[in-house]
Amino acid sequence: MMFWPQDTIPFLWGVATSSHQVEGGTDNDWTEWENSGHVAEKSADSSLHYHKYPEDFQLFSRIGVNAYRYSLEWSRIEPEPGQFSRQTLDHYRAMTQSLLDHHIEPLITLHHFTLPKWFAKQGGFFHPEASRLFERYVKKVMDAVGDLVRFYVTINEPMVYAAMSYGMGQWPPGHKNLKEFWQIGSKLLSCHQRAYHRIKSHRPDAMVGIANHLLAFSPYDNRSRLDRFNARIVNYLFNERFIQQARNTTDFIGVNYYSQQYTDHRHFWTPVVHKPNATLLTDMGWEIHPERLEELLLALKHFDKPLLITENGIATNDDILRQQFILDHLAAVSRAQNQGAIVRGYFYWSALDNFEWVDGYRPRFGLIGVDYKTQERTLRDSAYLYRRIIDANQGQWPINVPPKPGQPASAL
Ligand code: IFM
Repeated sequence: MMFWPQDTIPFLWGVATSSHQVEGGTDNDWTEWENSGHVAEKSADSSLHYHKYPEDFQLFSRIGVNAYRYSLEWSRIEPEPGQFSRQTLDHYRAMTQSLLDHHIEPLITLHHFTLPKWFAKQGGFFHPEASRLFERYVKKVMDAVGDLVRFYVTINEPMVYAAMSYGMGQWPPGHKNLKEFWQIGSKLLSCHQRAYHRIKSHRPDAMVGIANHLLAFSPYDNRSRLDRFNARIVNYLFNERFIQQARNTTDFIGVNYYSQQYTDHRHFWTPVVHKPNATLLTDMGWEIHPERLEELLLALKHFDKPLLITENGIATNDDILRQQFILDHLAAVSRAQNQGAIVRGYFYWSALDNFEWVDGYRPRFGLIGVDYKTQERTLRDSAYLYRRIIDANQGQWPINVPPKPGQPASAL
């Protein structure tokens, strides 16, 4: 049964970040991973958002967003098993209150790829008591900020986490193990389920979901029946299965959408990121396909749940390209809404330039540019464009999107 608190919540026009990516390193497995030489660049202080959030929220207000998706850093909250930092919890409460003071709806992510070092050392989500330990952390979060926050994502991109950490071994703990890759999904699911019930017991009106990274899969060779078959299987395994399994414990489906990939039956598990002749690529090497977002949103209609675009964005130094990307993807959202997809919010990734995991600081995703030497922030023209779109829509849905970038407004 679909539920959305319609009377009180306008369309959520948001921006998104995650703790490690904007706060920098701390006592977590990623910092350890960086320190042991697995990545070219360390997160260090990143964009110092932990301390500079007051300045950042003023910029968010200038962009005109009415929602912010951010993650809480478990390792800061529980640096040692069972020892919770009052100071950190108070910090996140003050930050959340400050958002509300700016009339910005908080959406909290509870797990966004990083783990406290102690938990990672004990096997992470393979710990026999993982779901109890995760729930204990979630309970502390609810005690600290639950009265201020209606929207929660329990786990960010479970399938990406499974693939990068246990399938390809590029993220901590660096395992390449098909069995673990297969098993981690059910471990994450039980953590999600316990967190869901814990949040609801504190706050029955909370809206809880998962942010799913959805990839639009295409057969590498459209004439190959095997490639076409592979696209369908991989679509089910990567995009649908987890949503299906969590459907009774989700109030909305979070969609993180960036790109299309190609399935080639000769290497079943590793789709091709882009074709050699692709002309338009982001700085991540990803192809740009806004029309596929419409298709993915329509494919979720049968779940009969509200949808939130919990992430969509582009890494580029070409801000005109960013503006076109935003317009084209929002137009796809609008078309999907007009065909019955219940999209209730859109969060641009990312609010600020940030640490892009193994790719370090090179990719620039932000509506707000960051000079990492001086920590100076600059609103990009795409931020002004986003403001104009938000203003023109007044929180209504279906959304309306202007066809062209137009002239950037110089002052807000
Ligand atoms: O930066 C990441 C984020 O942490 C999860 N979703 C995809 C983004 C871009 O790669």
